[in-house]
Amino acid sequence: MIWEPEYETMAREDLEQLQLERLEAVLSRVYMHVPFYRRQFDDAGIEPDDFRSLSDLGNLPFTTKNDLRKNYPYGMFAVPLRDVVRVHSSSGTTGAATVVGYTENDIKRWSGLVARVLTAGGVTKDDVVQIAFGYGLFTGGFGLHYGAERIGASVIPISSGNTKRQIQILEDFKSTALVCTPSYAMLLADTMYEMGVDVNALSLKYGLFGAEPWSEAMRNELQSKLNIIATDNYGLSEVMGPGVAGECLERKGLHINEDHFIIEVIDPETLKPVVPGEVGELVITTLTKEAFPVIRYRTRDLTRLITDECPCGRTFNRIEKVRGRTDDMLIIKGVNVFPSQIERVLFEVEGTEPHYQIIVERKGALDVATVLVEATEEIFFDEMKLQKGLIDRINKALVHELGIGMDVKLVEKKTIERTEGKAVRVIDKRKM
Ligand code: DLL
Repeated sequence: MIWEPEYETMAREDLEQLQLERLEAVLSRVYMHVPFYRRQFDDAGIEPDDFRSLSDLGNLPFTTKNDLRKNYPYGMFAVPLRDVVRVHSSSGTTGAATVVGYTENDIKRWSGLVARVLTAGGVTKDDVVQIAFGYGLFTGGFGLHYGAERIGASVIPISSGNTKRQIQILEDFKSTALVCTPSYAMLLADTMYEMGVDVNALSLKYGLFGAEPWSEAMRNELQSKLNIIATDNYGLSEVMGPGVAGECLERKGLHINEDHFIIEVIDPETLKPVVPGEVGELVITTLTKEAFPVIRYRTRDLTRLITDECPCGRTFNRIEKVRGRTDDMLIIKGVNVFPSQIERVLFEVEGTEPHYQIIVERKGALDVATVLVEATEEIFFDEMKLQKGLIDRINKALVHELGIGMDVKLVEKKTIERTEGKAVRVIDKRKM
């Protein structure tokens, strides 16, 4: 099923025309109503009226998280506060929080875009959707809630946490779709196994996971443990929240809602576009947002663009699963590594549990990473030989996949802290 086929399967030519019209409109709106953008454009000698083609976008200045921070709380709003019906705020895990606003129209469009993502992931009006994202300033809970309601599904707004109750509701309310972070889905799955819940007796069919990076290996594990089809969806508060991009059931990249967002992929060092199809930083321009439009927003997320035709019929281009943020990239022995790559290796080695954490320290001039991974009980409590064997196998796999070995430490099951929202995969002691 496709939620809005008239847009989602548009001919690329028509789509580009629509993007251009919308872009011209948003540029004049921000020029008129957001002093920050007026200054930026004036400094760069750009008149929004001069805009003639989508390729001119590359001449506009970028917007960064720091720009949003400097305009805290409402400085970037393009409408008066009286027209704002909702405010959300980003978590502020990597610094001061940013505040974003939505008009009534924004909320309607947002719900529609999330409805597209949910539909692409298999959800219909016949589904019972358990939303285990936090409801609050975080955009996950409310964003997915409104989208699921728009579809007409039966929505269970349980919010995050209270794992045993989540499981009881999964069983009793016969939830058919679970919406949360992949790491929380893993905690739910593990807890069900421990409690002896028969997963096959559940009604669950789909898992729609997002808000943090996760590997294909984690997807496989979740699909088999929960007996579901698991799709990935992506978004960020500064741009809207969930609903920016989501996978269809093909599960080969996330379709970007290109009639509402223009994306670019740039080299984070040179700030020039990468060769098409290469990995780089995702930059997003919102085309239709009223209260909080952003122009060329640097997400710091790394991915690549996929332009091949998708068998699902959607014509929107896709992004590959987001590998992580530029800030999360580790440079170990000169090699760039993302936690999600380490995750993939760990999951493929027999004897490990899908829970890990990476501790990064500075020793002299070098960054040293220690990978803590939970070992299965049989291995953890067995003789040293088995443990050593597992460490060797993990190290071999790391060298094979990433070209470098790391210090690996096996820890007992449940030693690594579980989260109900976004998992903390890296503990960076260099910054402490
Ligand atoms: O996480 C919005 C969201 C909620 C998306 C629910 C999907 C589902 P923020 O809290 O502002 O917003 O965090 C945004 O999370 O820049 C990425 O680094 C990361 N992120 C979000 N989705 C994915 C994903 C929400 N599917 C930041 N894969 C983004 C990898 C993701 N990283």
